[in-house]
Amino acid sequence: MRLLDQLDLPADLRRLDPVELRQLAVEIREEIISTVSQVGGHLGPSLGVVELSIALHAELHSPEDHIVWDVGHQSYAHKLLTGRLGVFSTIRRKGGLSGFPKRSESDHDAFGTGHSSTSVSVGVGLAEAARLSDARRPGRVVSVIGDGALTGGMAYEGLNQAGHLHTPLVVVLNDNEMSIKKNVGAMSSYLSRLRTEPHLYRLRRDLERRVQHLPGIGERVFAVGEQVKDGVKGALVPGMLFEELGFTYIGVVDGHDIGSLRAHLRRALAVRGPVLLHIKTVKGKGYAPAEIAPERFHGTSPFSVETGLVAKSLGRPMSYTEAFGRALVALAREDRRIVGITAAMAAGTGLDHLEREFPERFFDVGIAEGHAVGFAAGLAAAGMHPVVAVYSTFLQRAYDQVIHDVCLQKLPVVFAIDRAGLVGEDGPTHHGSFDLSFLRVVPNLTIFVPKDEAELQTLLATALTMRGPVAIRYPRGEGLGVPLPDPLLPLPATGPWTEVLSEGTDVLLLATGTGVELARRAALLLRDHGVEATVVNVRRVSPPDRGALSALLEAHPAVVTVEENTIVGGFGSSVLELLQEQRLRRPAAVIGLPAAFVAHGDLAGLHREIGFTSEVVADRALGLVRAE
Ligand SMILES: Cc1ncc(C[n+]2csc(CCOP(=O)(O)OP(=O)(O)O)c2C)c(N)n1
Repeated sequence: MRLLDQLDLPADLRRLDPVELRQLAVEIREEIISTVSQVGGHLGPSLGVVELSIALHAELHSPEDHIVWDVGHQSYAHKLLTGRLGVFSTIRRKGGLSGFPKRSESDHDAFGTGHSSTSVSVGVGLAEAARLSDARRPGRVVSVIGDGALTGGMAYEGLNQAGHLHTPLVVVLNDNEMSIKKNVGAMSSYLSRLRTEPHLYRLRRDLERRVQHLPGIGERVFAVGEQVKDGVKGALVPGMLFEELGFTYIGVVDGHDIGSLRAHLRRALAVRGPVLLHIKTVKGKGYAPAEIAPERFHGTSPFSVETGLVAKSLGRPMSYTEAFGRALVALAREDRRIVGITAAMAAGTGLDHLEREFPERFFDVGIAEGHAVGFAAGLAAAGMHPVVAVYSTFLQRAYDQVIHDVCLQKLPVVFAIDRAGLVGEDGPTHHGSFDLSFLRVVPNLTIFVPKDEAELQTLLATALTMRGPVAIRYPRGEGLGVPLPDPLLPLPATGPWTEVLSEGTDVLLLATGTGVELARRAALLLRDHGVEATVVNVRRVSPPDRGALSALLEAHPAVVTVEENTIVGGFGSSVLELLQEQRLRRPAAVIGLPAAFVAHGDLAGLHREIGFTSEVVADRALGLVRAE
């Protein structure tokens, strides 16, 4: 029988010998590989921290002590070590374990994560709360952050405060040189220098020891004050940057050596102040295909363990992401002012197409959405035409930059917002549920929502002819398989911004984005009930196409709106506002995502569960018509 099945974890970890701990690491890896091969998920990140997870749980007493996993996509081993082996196969499935740490799932999940670079701030909060508590033995706090997540500004805000407060917090920097792809930035180069000069660390400790032992001098050197010590440090201290911020820097430690990790963690936990423990790991460790192709295995769909290959879905429609990436390259060929910006999501957003063809006009700024938008604003102010390609959920990070740096100044930045709507297995941290609501209130911002991948290309071309800021939001996954525009031409400056797809006199279905297909199918269902619906594709949500929409509203006795965004404050709300503005009394139903965080699970299942289906659209329309 496996150790994994016999142990009472995490408590039993403390009584295992080094050989058994290594055996446990092997078993955890096998469990993760086998499960992710069936359900998909973040494989490489979790395989890289198996030894770290074991060492942390062996040295800490969770849940009294807290481990904060940055992003949390690497927490699978932690889940297996904290009583979730029996349900591990349900991970990312509807009703099953979350793919990220989640406080409601386990006491051992000290903090819920999913978005990057939060772990230091949260760690400082937990550690300061422990200092303020009357507990006899306040909980210790370890934040685990990747080198990719360390490109995010929030991490530095946390380090800044921890250094200032001298917070007793251990930050484990899990350095595998990778974000989703190869990490970028000056900090990454700095870490890489630290990694390649590990002898410096030993040298420093030797030197400190030797100076301290010089009879009569050593103690004085360290007592004389910081000046001399700083001189010694300046010459030799690796991690100087962190030391200057008030952290004790320990590193670089082999992140796959449990014994060494434990020893260094003990040392770090004994320091009364902030510590940065820099460890070096291999992403995908222990599974050859993932070690060779870490980007491919960062997050994967189900695959064959033997070959590492994912079953190809042949003959499927092109994804929205791909349609965007291709169109952008075509447009960039014609206009040298077009540049593309991503916050560490080149492949995810399709911006890798631009990277390949125009590398000098492609910018990966790291996991720094706020900076990405500020940077775009600067480029636009200087006459460039930047396109920020970003997931809806991560654009939340850059809201102030959208308002203050871009829209207030009417700068021509295009926001290409991917994964707008539900995303499925990644769940509530990643659903793009809110962008229509939070963007619709921003003056000067045009919001386009295409009904299919062809319209996405046309609207992108249109956005790039406009003088002000434009957001285009589109969903995750495949398009509808419609023919793509060739040649790719913009719409005229006057639109049309609404498109009547079919006409009927009984009810008006105003739909946007993925809602259009639902409305179209609902109209067919309604016909079976003798109800004739007008179906309208609203491709510009903001500013509302007042003239066209008012005329349509006036001509129909009832209206149903359909959007894949929260029903609070989104497209439907804009239609209700218009009804009121025009003093029109019409029974109305707003269909969209519920006013709640939607759980994780397969997309079709989630859509059914929340009632985002053509049947529900038809039902609600029937209800309104019959109540007439
Ligand atoms: C705010 C935000 N932007 C983008 C992402 C998408 N994302 C998830 S993991 C990741 C890379 C993280 O790299 P690192 O911290 O080094 O961890 P590793 O995967 O290498 O273990 C990115 C960009 C995110 N989770 N949050």
